[in-house]
Amino acid sequence: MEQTFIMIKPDGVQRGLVGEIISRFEKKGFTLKGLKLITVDRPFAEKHYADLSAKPFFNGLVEYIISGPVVAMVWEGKNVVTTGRKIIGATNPAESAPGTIRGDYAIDIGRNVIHGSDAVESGRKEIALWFPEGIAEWRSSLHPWIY
Ligand code: FUP
Repeated sequence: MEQTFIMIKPDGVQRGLVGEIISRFEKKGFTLKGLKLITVDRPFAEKHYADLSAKPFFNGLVEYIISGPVVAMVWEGKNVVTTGRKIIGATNPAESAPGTIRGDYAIDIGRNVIHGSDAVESGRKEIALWFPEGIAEWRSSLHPWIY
């Protein structure tokens, strides 16, 4: 079953949006497979965002991610990568639709509340980076329509 890495960024934790965000993924029908509150250091944040290291906003992005605890999660379900990105909304909150997390709760691209893997393969890499201890296996139900 497909999995994605979702991170509630420091502003989302500080603003008390953790419950709301988890609720949106739960109500959609996805299954929570991993969850922890964690403050990461600079080398770790640089590794997570390695693909963006040449961008002018890279340093600011890393500073932001290490500025406080984040909630790291693994969510599972059919098409969870693509659907998760739809639930999150466009990268720039100025363009994210109302009804999406960023559309409802963010204004600045540099404080856009949440991260979600952009592909199944990057999800795999990010889950391995953030959960080196592994993810415990469990099934939410015997019913196949509950992912
Ligand atoms: P996303 O996949 O939606 O998180 O977007 P990207 O991987 O392109 O960007 C990662 C993060 O970099 C964004 F969440 C916010 C930040 N960013 C900026 O601060 N400025 C930009 O111009 C683009 C991205």
